Order: sequence, then structure tokens, then C-alpha cells
Amino acid sequence: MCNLKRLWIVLVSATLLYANAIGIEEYEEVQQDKQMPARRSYNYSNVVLPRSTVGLLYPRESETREVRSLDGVWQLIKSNASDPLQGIREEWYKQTLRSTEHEIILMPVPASYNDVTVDQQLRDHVGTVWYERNFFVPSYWSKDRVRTWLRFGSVHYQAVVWINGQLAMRHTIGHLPFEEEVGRFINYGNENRITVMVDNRLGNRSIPQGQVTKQPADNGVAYVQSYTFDFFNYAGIHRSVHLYTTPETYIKDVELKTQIGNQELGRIDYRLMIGNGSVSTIKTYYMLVQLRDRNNVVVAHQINHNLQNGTLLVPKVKPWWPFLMHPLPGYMYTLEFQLKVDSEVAPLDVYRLPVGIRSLSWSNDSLTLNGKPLYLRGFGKHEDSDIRGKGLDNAVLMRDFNLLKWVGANAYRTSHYPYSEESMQFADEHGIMIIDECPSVNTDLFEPQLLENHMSALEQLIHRDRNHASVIAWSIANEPRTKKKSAEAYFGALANYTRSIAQGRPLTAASNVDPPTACMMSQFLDITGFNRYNAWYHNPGRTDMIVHSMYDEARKWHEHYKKPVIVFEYGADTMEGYHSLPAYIWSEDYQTELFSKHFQAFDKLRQLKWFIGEFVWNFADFKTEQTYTRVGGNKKGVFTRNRQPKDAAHLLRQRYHAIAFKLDNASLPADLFKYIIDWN
Ligand code: BDP
Repeated sequence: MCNLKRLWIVLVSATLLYANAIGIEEYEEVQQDKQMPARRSYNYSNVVLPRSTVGLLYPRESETREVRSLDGVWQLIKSNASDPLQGIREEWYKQTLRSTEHEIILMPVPASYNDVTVDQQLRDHVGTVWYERNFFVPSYWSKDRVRTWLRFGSVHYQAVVWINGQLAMRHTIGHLPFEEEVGRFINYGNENRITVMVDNRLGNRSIPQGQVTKQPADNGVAYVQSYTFDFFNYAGIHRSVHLYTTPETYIKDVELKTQIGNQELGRIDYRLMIGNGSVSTIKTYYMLVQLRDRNNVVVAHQINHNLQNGTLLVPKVKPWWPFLMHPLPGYMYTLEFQLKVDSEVAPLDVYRLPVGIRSLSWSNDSLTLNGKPLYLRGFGKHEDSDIRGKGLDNAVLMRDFNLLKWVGANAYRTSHYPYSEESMQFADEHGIMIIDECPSVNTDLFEPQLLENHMSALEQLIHRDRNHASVIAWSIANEPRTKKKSAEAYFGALANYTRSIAQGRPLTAASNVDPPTACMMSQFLDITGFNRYNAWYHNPGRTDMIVHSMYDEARKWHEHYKKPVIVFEYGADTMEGYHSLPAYIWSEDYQTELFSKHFQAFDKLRQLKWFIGEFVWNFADFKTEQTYTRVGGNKKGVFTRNRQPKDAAHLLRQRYHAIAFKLDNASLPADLFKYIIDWN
């Protein structure tokens, strides 16, 4: 069979497969799923474990690698919601989008497409949109022994990518990167076209779950995406798109584990994967591994001939410490790998990776870093901002880190999905600890296919983030419906699997089950986390009931599960600028009062050593779907959506810095308390 024919068959079958997977029929299937009886129990022993992710190192330039960004302004067309796969049938990827009948919309990448235009239909679109742009690739990239890779930081929710009309890659699930070697599709020294179909539909087996239903509307029918989670289902190409090169034989993957030993001895254990070639074909190669400090001085090195694993010992190590826990927080070394051939001077491939060296351990009543018990003070956050939606924006990201430090936080949870790789790098550098959450929110209707997707989400997350010093725990879910008995086997299997790949981090999750004994998930976790809205969803207005309820409940979680306890969410919606004396719900005064009462409860709990953290919900106001409980979105932010402080931010700042002062002797910012009087 000639190659062209073979390619054609591959493409057609791939297209059919894809069409089958997300075809129009799926709308019906989704509807049927809605009626799917929630069986009491499934046997999860036959669940297919995810294949391990390989590669996906963050694209970094070096003397052997080039990185080009494909960010910028792309073209976009919106498919008809009633026919999301029209573009596949009509093979839009084979031509320019301009040659379809559809209106071309200019769209920035990275960004969510929803809030960029003034078109309500695009904002609320359900189904597929198509992106396209042209790019040039220099002819010297086609040289022998160069590989060209295309990498997406995240596309929500499903993506199919064509280059010059040929299917190049597909990926399902937002918030996580994917890449493919694409040299065979590229016109080197010439112009190329990239086409991406993005599908935002969530069903009962997507992570997170949602439902698409067909409903009567004034002009016929409407496809409605519903979901129970409390943030807007933004979609599009959310993070950067990179084209980059590696040599033919290249450093494909690096896995690190670090530890601090006695007498200031640091230790880095690394595992390598070399692309192209079995160990026997590359036996004349070796790896020069060098660890450089912040001043670029080599402080440890090794010549490694086995190309698989090794250990570096670092005398007088500067450990990675969290913000305000040490005068030098977030200390990052650079770990440099040079793949060399004996006879040649120039390395074949060079990859440099920032690394923070620290030990992490936990017990039934503590979480310790470098031997010191941690007390986490921080937030649940969102990737969310005006106009950009969930699109990566470095200015917003830096503002967030500046605010985190201003307020004296030392941690946040990536509620409710993995955040950008850039944010993880910032967290390393600023010493902000991360509870790293997978995109499972309000999980319901537990069954095997969902479990497989959930495991895959965790596998991809852990693979992506395992080398970050800032990551101190994996959160496997937020508020799953774990009062259901059917959740027990599901979470048992999920936790078992996740623990087997957990890379030295404890497992946690945020439960809102009440009473604690009714939660079918928390028994499988290393750290118990719970969300509770006293004086908001429970007894609104009654700030006089907070201290007792919070103290009492946290103790119950501990008594039952005998694990360290964190409060992952508490808070109150607050309209900036609305004031009321005495305090009334939704006012800034109420948020401040509610926080202060929680602080009293947390301080009582801190006496009991197993209480290890307090997280406000939320760092900033964020957009949600349209509902009568939300005025322009969720307003529980301590900061507005524009990242300006509400009143409560100042109180929280005083508390967080005061905790750092009491626990770690951190110095207090000069402007923490305003002058009022000379008390003497
Ligand atoms: C919690 C959810 C969070 C919501 C919050 C709220 O975990 O996603 O935004 O409630 O209602 O239950 O503000």
C-alpha cells in the first residue's frame, strides 16, 4: 500500500473515531447519562490504569534548543451549536478558515475566547470553535538530527490539532499540557498553517463533570451546558503554544527527589530518560550533571555514564524554605544536564531545570518541611480575570504573587484544577507552598470510565508538577458527593492508585460532608481537608456561632480520621464598597467580622498540634455561571477581581504576618499597624 493511501486511512479512521467519540449522538448519550441510575457499587478492579506520561519538560532555550512562541492573534470561527462536528465532516482543517462560510473573529492566544468580544453567543457557546494561524519555520530546523515539537500549555476541554491539513495531535482535559513531535508535517523554510478545534462540552465522564441538554428556545432549540461547580466554564487556548527543537538524541524527561540530611548536606536523586536510542546505542554518551547556585557557581557535579539515574550531594546546602519561614525563602538552584559524546567537545543536548532542595514528611498529626512543622496560611484561588478569563497573563500572575506576599500568605490550593506551569515556577521562586489540585469538582455518579479519566488527570498533574519544591500535597478532588456509599470504592481505588505515583507528597482533598463520619473519601487521605461556611451558608448572619462550630467540627474530623486537619474554605460574599454597621451579610464589615471570629477558632485549634492550616475562600472575586445567588460572579474574594484589597484584606494581612512572627520570628512589615496614638 502506498504511503499516501495509508496516511489517508489513518486520517479517516482517526476522524471517524473522533467523530464517534464526540459526535452529535453524544448529546443524546449525555442526556441518557443523566438518567443513568447511580449504581450502589462497581467493581473497579478491571479499571485500566493510565499510561505514564513521558516527556513534556517545560520548553527552555539552551545552546542546543530553540523555543518559538506561537502566542499572538489567531483567527477563530464558531461552529453552529447544533452541529459541532460540521468542521470535521467538511474538513475545514484542509483549507483556511477564511474559506469556510463562517465569520472570522480575531482572538488572542493565550486567552479564553468567552469575554473578548461583545457577542453573547460566543460567551455562552456550547460546542466547538476553530482556531487558526500561520507561522514560518526556518529551513535550518530541517537539518538532520533536529526534532521539532509543538506544545500546548492547556486547551480547555478537548483539542484536535492539524498542521498543514494533517492530523497532528489530540488531547482531552483542560489545564494540562500536551505535545507532539511534528517535524513530518512541517514545511521547513516556508509558511505553515495550524488549525485547532476546541470543544468545551462537559459530560458525565469528563473531569469535571457537566451535562449538555437540548432545550426549546425562541428560535428553535438551544444546547445548554449545565454544571454544578461554581466557576465559569471558560474555554479556548488558555496557555502558551510553543514550537521548539531538540536534538535527535535528547534529554526527554527528568524526575527529581530532594532531601536535606544531617550537617547541611543536601541530596538530589534524579532519574533521566534519553530520547532516541536504547542504552546500548548510546553507550558512548555520558551526562555531565552540574548544580549551580544563584551566582552560577557549580556547587556539585557528576559524570554519569548510565544515563538513567544518579545522586548529587550538596554540602552546605541552602534549603528551599517557604516565604517568611526563613530569611532566604524560595532558594532555587539550577540543575544543568549536558548530554555528551566522548570525542566531542560541544554537548549533544543541554537542559537546565530550576530546583529547590528540601525534605517533606508527614505523620498523623503534622506536615513538616526540613524538619519543621508547617502551619499553612493562605487561600483557595482561581485562574480568573476580567476579559482574559482563564487565559495566562503574566501581569496578573505577578500581581497575585505580589499580593500573596503583601498579605503574608505562605500557601494556596490550586482550586479547582492545575494552574499554569508559569505559576508553579513563581511559587517555587517566591516560596509559596502549593496544594496541587486535579480538575475534579463536585464529582457525582461514580463509575469506572469516570475513574479512569480521574486517574489520568492525576497522573498528568503529578507528572507535570513532581519536580516543583513548592508542591507539598496532591488534592484529588473538591467536594465530591461522598455522602454516597458508591463513593467509597471509587475513592479507595483512586487514592490507592494516586499513592502509588505520589512522588513523596501526601494526599488530601476538600470535603464538605457533614458530619465528618459520613464522608466516604476522607479515610483514604493523609491530610483531612474540609470546607465550611459558618455564618454564610450555615446560619447566615450568625457570626456569634462561628467559634464554637468551627472548633467543634475540626475536632470531630480529627477524632474520626486521626490525620492532620486543614480548613480549605471559609468565607463570605462581599460587595466591595457596601458597608453596614452593625455588620450585615454581603457588607465589607461582615466579611471582616466573620474572618475575625474564624481567627479565634483557628487559634484555639492551633493549640492542638494536628490543626495545620487555614485557607480563606477566595483570594479574589471570580466569574461564575449566571445564577440568582451570584451578583456578577462569586464575591468571596479578599481582593476584587481587579486585584484591589477589600477591607478584610488588611485584617487578614495583620493575622498572617502576626502568625509568621509568632511561629518563625519573621519581621513585621513597617506599615502593618497604622499609628493611632501614643499609648504611654
Ligand atoms: C464551595 C466550593 C467553591 C465555591 C464555594 C462558594 O468548593 O468552589 O465557590 O463553595 O459557594 O463549596 O463560594
